[in-house]
Amino acid sequence: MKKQLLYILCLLVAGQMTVQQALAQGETTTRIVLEHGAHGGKRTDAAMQHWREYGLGQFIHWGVYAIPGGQWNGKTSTYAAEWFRTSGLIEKSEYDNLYKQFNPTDFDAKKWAKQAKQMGAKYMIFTTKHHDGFCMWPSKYTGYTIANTPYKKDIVKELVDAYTAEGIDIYLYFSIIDWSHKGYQANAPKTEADKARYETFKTFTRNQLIELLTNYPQAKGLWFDGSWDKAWIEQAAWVDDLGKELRAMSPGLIIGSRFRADEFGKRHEDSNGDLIDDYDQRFERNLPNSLAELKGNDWDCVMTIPENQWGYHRDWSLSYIKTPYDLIEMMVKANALDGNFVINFGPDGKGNIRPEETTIANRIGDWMAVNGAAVYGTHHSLLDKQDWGYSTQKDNNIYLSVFNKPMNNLVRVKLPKSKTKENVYVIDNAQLLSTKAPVQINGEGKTGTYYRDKTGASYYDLIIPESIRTSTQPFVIVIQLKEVDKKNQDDYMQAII
Ligand code: FHN
Repeated sequence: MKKQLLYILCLLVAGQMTVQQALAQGETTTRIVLEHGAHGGKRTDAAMQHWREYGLGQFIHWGVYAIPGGQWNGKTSTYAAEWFRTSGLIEKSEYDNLYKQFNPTDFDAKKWAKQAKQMGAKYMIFTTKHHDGFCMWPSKYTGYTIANTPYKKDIVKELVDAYTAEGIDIYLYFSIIDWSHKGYQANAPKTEADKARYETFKTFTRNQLIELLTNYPQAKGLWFDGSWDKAWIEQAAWVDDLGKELRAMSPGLIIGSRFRADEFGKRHEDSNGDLIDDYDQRFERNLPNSLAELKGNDWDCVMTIPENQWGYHRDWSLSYIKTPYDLIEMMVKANALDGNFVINFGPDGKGNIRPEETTIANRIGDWMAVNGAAVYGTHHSLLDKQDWGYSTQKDNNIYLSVFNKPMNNLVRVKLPKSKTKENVYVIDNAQLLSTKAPVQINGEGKTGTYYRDKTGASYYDLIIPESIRTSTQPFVIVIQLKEVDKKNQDDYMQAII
């Protein structure tokens, strides 16, 4: 036994095992002391609360990769367009000179911001620098920037100003991977020379991050990417210190779980299983299915419109293109599970958001204009997940977003069992969110409830109004519940029959 304990202790110290694994081996070990794990638990400050209420965001991937747009010399890459430098279809040296042609004369930051506003986005994440290292702002730490293109103007500034003017918060995407920097390495540096080179990269990265927060103090957060490199993971203590420095520069700054690892190389969750930094960034093109798997953490989901294209790709026939319906459903699902949903756009080399993306943004905006209350500032509701769709809640309002319209036009709603033994829940009021028209409950005034199951949950059938039966759009019914005391016979009978 002693030996086993010692062995587990050694593994923990060496970072070969997490506390959870140790527990799974029957140990009752408590937490290990981490210097660079999660700090401080879930944030409760106003900036983070504001983040939680966004509901919908916009992501924009834009850089020199928009010039080839996934195609070169008549050949098409099926891989992500923003990775085009590695596609094998272009010489790296040729790619590295493309910036000399970058001249997006159609770019109109105000137009983009207005479109995002119409879509209903409350925040925008912009790629200041993707993996190729090209900077969309005039960084003084490299020549590989927008300042040295024919366009010259500071694109990050134009966007920060335009989106801020529309009341949309800005987050700066920053790639830790930087193929343009001589000191950059993906693998952990082994030789002294490599280590020294990597130090120059660390200094460069720190300088650029400080520069970004200095130039664009309106930024509410940094959205890191590419932090999976072994070289970066090994710098846990230094990255942690850098994070603290950045947070001190910009009070309230929001940073997700893709920035740093703990001292044992654990990413996203530290070796105690706690979320590193402010929200879980693991949901890329992927949504969770239950609250349980989220462990109460804040999170966002970033989603592409085609399958796996973030930057502009000329050929959208390569994969299924998500419809406004698909994206609205994902957005509502994300919010029903307490997350934010972020839709990506990849403008072309001239600065145009492609017409297909504009149409999608407009359709989503039309839906949000009437149904946004089901998304903004809501959280998961006290209802279980049900077949017709997803439910969200704000104060006493429960929003039933119906995506699978039942053929018989009855939306059967399962209400939870009351926590008070003698009580049951009934629907006090139901109306269509879009028109405020009352929604009739089947048997209203006679029976009210369809039935109660053995757990004490009651079921109601809401009759879908005639006016929306032929609509192909998801719709929202907003309900309020009332608890009825069993002793109040009249109400109670109405509730349980
Ligand atoms: O490699 C990138 C990819 O190009 C894109 O930027 C996404 C966005 O979340 N992040 C990386 C893959 O995880």
